[in-house]
Amino acid sequence: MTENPSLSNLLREERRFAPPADLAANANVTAEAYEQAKADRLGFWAEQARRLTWATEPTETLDWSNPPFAKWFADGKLNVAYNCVDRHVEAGHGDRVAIHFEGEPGDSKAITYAELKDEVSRAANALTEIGVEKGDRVAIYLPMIPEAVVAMLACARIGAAHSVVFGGFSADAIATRIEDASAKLVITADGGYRRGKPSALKPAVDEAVARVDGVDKVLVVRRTGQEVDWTEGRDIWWHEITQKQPAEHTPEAFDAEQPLFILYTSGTTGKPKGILHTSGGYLTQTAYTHHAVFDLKPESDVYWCTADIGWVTGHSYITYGPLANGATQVMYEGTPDTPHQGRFWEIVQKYGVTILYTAPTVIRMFMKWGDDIPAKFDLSSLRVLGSVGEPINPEAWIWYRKHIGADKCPVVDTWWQTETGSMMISPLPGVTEAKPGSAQRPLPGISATVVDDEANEVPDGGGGYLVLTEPWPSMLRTIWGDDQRFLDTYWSRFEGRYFAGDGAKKDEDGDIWLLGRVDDVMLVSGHNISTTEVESALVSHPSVAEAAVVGAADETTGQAIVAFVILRGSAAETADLVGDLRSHVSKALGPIAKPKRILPVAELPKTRSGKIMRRLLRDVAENRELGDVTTLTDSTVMDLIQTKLPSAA
Ligand code: 6R9
Repeated sequence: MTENPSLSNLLREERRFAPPADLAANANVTAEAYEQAKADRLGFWAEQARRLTWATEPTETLDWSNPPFAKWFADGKLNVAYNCVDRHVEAGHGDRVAIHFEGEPGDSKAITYAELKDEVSRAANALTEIGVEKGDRVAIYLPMIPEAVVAMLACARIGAAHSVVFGGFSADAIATRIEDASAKLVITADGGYRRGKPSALKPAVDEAVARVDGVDKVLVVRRTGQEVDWTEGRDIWWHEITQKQPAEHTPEAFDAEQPLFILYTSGTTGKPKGILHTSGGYLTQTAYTHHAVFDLKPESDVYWCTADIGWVTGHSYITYGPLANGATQVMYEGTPDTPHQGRFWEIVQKYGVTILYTAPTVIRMFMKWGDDIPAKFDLSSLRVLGSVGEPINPEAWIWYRKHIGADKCPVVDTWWQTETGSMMISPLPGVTEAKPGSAQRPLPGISATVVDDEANEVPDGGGGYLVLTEPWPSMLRTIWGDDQRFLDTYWSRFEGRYFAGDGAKKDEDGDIWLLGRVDDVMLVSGHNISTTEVESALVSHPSVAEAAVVGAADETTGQAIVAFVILRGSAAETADLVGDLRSHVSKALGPIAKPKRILPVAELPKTRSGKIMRRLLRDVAENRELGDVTTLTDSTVMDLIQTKLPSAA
């Protein structure tokens, strides 16, 4: 990073939204929780741990004797799958729907908690028959189908750690992940439905498994019925092996620190990091945050998180948090525009979804498609809207609230990471006066702040780096097989504090605004300028649906701002418009933030979780060969963007 810590503090957002009175009056969590957690942080988490059913209650909350290697609830024992399934059946909720599955071709199925318990038990028995044992690793490469959740919970039930790989990653990515975790089993499917057609999954697994040692068996779910190559003695149909198992399985209680899963994050350089999460602390915080931030009422709410199971959001807020809380949720297999651009809203209407959790990239896509599309559906069941994955531009926040939330639903912008395991900074829907574009305050029991280059906490109004100052229950325990990298990556930049890698600022009220990854911050004529703020200024122009901004090397200013913009449906691409956008940014943020070049494009390069890959855009802007594109959803996007360049200087 640079000498100048003052990540700009340019954008002013004055709009405020109070929580709806009825929600506030019946909220799961009130302002008192902040006080309580502040007075006794560990006592607060010990109390939250009682949301779970323990085989042996923990007496110790946090062991921080060897920082930053934390142990939470270390002398407690529990079974995570029992907590997510069996206990709800035992409590008399067996008939409650756990998952309303909606397949992309229009097939649908409701799975009750009682049925889920049977499925998970059969799968656990099947894994045991295959020879999977406590402490083993299992790779999962599946589409968004209920078997993905069942497979994860079956692993948890027998104490094996899963490593879910995004369906759609290449054979290469699967092989690296299998190898790094020494997985001995892979669970996959013949294929899944995407954009109206079956899309094969098994060939990538076949190729990956041929390249690595140690995978004895491949379990194959039949989803599409398409042809698959079959390796006798290795490949097993999921339905054949699970259907012959008894639906009874006694869950064993494991230590709270039993590994639950490894999930790989790409990072900007080097090989992917295997983020390790364990059981008791992880489940405590996912369950608590899901209860608090979404105000979940399990008897009446219908919750829908649109994330993929291969992203941490799918782990924590499809599988573990909601199921630990006994929620009824929707799970959707496909893309938002198949077979039409109103598919999401049709699903909200069909199931009466009350809580929706999605990503800014999805919201901006709907903005681009037009307000008239959601307007055709009855969205009146919605009461809380969530956002995750990137900073949400104030205009996208306002659009979400207005066009999806009938101008009454609170929007909760939740900041967290694969590494944090659960939400860390977010408004509470019944408490917080919301500010569009800000994640606002650390949740009760969480300690976060913003520091400058010298690790000094910045005053209100200042900017710098987001750090977490106290351990939290769902924190990563290490990077799988590489403690040193864990220390170097997260704990060495600021002594005793976790460095998240994000820039942030505090406003006059002390509320936190996220400014994007520090690797993406631009340095223009000696000023640090955040990509997020310039992008938000661009998106606030009526002609812009989406924007990605990068700093490209420049002889006079060090770096110059280059903006890639997707225009809204009707906006024509003219020289006038580009000039207009440049002065719009200048007016919003000051002349220093005025982009040198603005390139209208049709698409932006994104990861599967919807994050813009600015690194690739920087390569384009600096006329370099493109770096690694393997985690892109669609690598042809980059060809399209590169053809734009010559005309756009
Ligand atoms: C959950 C998840 C983590 C990074 C994180 C930050 C960005 C996520 C955000 C946000 C601003 C939010 N991020 N949520 N930035 N506001 N509400 O996304 O995990 O895929 O590991 O990404 O995503 O940059 O550091 P992961």
